[in-house]
Amino acid sequence: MSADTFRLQKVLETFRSSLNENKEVYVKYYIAGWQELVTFMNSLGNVFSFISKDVVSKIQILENFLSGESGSHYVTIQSMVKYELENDLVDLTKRGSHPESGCRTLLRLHRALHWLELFLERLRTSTEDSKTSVMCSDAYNESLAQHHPWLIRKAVGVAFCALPGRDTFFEVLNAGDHAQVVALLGESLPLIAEVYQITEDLYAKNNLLELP
Ligand code: 1Q0
Repeated sequence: MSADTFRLQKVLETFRSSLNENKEVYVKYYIAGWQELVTFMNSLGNVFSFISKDVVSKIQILENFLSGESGSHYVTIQSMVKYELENDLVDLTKRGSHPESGCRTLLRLHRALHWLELFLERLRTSTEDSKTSVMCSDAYNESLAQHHPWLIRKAVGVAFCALPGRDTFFEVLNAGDHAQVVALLGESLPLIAEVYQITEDLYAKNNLLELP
C-alpha cells in the first residue's frame, strides 16, 4: 500500500500521538492528523477541493510557525497560546496586524474537528439506510455552519450531495469490513473528543473562542 493511501487507522494514530502525558496537544501531530483527512477528502473528488485547499493553507500557516524562528513556542497548542498572547500576536476583536495568527488559524481547524467528531459518531451508529449526505449536513449544521456565511453554507451543501453512499464510504475508510470500521471508530472517537475538549477548554479559559 502506498504511503499516500488514506487509512482510518493513520488518523487514529496521529491524533493519539498528539496528546502528551500532561494533556498538552502537539501542533505537529495535530496538523498531521489534518493532513491525513485532506488525503481522504482528495480521494472523494474535485467537489471537495475548495474545502481541502482551505485546510491545506491553514496547515501551511501552522507549519511555517513551527519551522520558523519562534518554532519552539509552537510545539504545543498550550505553548502557542501562551506565546502569542504574551507577545500581542493575536487580533482579538477585529482583524488587524495579525490576521493569520496561530491561535485564529488553529481555531478554524478546531471547530472543524467538532464537525468531524459529530459526523463520525453518526457514521458509527448509522444503519444501512442512513445517508452520508444527511449525516454530514446534520453534523455541519450543529457545528461549523454557525461560523460560516451563507455563501459557504450553500457551497458546502452542494459538496455534501456529491458524497458517496454509506457502503462506499466505509470502503474508502480502508479499515476492513463494516464491523471493523465501526470498532475502530469507537476507538478513535474518544481520542478525537479528548483533543477537542482540551483545546476548547484552553481557548475558553483565554477567551479565544470568537477570534476574528
Ligand atoms: C467528507 C466531506 C467533507 C465535508 C466537510 C465538512 C465541512 C465543510 C466546511 C468547509 C468550508 C470550507 C471553505 C472555507 C471556509 C473558510 O472560510 C473557513 C474559515 O476560515 P477563514 O480563514 O476564512 O476565517 N474555514 C473553515 O471553517 C475550516 C474548514 C475546515 C473543513 C474541514 C473539513 C474536513 C473534512 C475532512 C474529511 C473527513 C472525512 C471523514 C472521514 C474521516 C475519517 C476519520
